[in-house]
Amino acid sequence: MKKIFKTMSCIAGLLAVTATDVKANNIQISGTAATGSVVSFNISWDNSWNASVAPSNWDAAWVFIKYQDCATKQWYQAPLSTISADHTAGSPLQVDAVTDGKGVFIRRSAAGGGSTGSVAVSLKMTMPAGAYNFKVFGIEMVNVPQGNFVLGDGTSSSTFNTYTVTASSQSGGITAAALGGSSPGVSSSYPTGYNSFYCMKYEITQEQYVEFLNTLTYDQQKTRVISDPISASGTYAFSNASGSGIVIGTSGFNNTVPAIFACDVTHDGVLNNSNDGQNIACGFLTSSDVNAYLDWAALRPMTELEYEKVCRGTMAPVAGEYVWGTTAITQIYSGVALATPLTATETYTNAVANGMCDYGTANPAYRPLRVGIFATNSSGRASAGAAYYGAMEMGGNLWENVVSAGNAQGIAYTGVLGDGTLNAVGDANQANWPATTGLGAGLRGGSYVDGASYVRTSDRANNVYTNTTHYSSLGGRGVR
Ligand SMILES: [Ca+2]
Ligand SMILES: [Ca+2]
Ligand SMILES: [Ca+2]
Repeated sequence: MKKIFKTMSCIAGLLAVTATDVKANNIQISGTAATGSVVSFNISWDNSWNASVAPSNWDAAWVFIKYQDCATKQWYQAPLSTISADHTAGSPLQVDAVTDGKGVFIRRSAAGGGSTGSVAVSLKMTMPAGAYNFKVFGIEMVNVPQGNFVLGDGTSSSTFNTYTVTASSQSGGITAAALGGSSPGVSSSYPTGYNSFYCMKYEITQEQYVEFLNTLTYDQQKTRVISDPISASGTYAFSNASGSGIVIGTSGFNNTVPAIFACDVTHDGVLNNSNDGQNIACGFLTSSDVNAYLDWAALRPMTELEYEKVCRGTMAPVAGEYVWGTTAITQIYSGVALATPLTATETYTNAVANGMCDYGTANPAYRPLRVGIFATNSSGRASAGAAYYGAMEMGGNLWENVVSAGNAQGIAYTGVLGDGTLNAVGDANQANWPATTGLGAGLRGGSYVDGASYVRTSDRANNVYTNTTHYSSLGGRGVR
C-alpha cells in the first residue's frame, strides 16, 4: 500500500522529470519511471480474476497518466498509443489499448485468479517531448460482458417493467410503454447495458478524490470542495463529520496556486496516517462532483439501465431482491464493532451473514465504510454483498450517481466518454452528460443513512435527483 514519490526539479530538455506512483484501493503501482516516450512501472493487485465460468468476466485496472508542464504547473492527460502491441506487460497480465488513447486496461490474459504479483508494465505515450512530471493512476474495474439481461423486479418503487434488454433494444431504442417506470423511453444512442463495458469495482474513495483534487487548478478545486482552497491548513474540504477526512494540507495562495489536499480523519495535523480514512468511500459528492471526477479520469457516468445490468447480470429477477441477488439483508455500519477502523484493512467483527450491507442508520453522523469491506477470501456473492460481476457496494454505503432514464435531460445522454480535461472552473464538459445543476442525474442503491428498500436492484425511488447539496450519503463511481 506504499507510495513512492520522487522529488526532482524540472530540467528542460528531458521528457521525464519526475514520476509519481499512485494507487487505487487495492492496486499498487510502484517504481514509476519515464524514458523518452515510455512510462514504466510495476503493478500488482490482489484477488484479480479472469473467469472461464459464469459470470465469465474479468477485473482490470484502468490505468491513465497525467503529466505536468513544468513551466505552467498544469496537469494534462497523457495521450497513449491506441495500438496494444506498443505497450508491454509481463505474465500473467496484458495491456488492452483503447481507441481514444486516454488510458489502457491491464488485465489477466488467461483464466485464473489471485494475486498478480508485481508485474513490469511499459506504456507508450504519443505526445511531443518536453519537460514534464508524471503521475500514473490505476482504478480497479470489472468487465461487464455484452449480452441480454432483464430490467425490473415487478415490485420495487418505480421499477421498470420486467423487460429483456437485447441487441435490438440497443439498436432500436426502448419505447416508454416497453420500459415503464414513468420513463419517456430511450433511444438507440442511450447506453442500455447490452453492449460490454467496464464498471468501477468500488465507489470513489477519499484518497482517489484527493489525488484528483491535487491535479486541478485553484479555480477548479474551488468548485469541487466546500471550503475555499485558500483556507488554513487543516480545514476540512467538505466537513468534519461522517468520516469525511479530506483536509487542506497546504493552503492555496493568491487565488492562483492550488491547495494540496490530503487525508486526515484523525485531524491531528499529521497527514495520511494509516488510519486517516484513505480507503473509506468518499461522501459529500454531488452529481456534479462525481461527473467531474469521471471526466478527469476519462470514464463516464453509468445509466440506470447499466446499473441494473451490473447488479443483476444474466440472472432472472427476484421480487424485491437486493443488489447481491437475494432478499436477505444484514446491517453492518460504523457504529458496530470495527477492527482497525479507518485503515486500509478496516473490517467488521460480526459473524459473517448473508446480505451484509452498510445501510439504514437514519443518522448521517455515522459514516460510510472502507470500500470492499465485505469481500474476503471466504465470502460468496451474497455474504460479500457483491453485484453479479463483482462490483462492491452497489447497494448501501453511498448512493450511486447515475444518468436518469426518467427525464429529457437524462435520456439525451449518449455515453460520450470523459476526455481527461475539465472546464476552467472544474466542471465536466462532455456532450449530453447530466447538467452541473444535476438535471439528468439520478441516484441508485441507497446509502448508510437510508433504508433497505433503496438497496434493491430495481428500486428507482430517486431515479430523478437534482439536489446540489453536498450530503454525506452521496458518492459514486464510473464506467467505460
Ligand atoms: Ca492524521
Ligand atoms: Ca453504493
Ligand atoms: Ca472534458
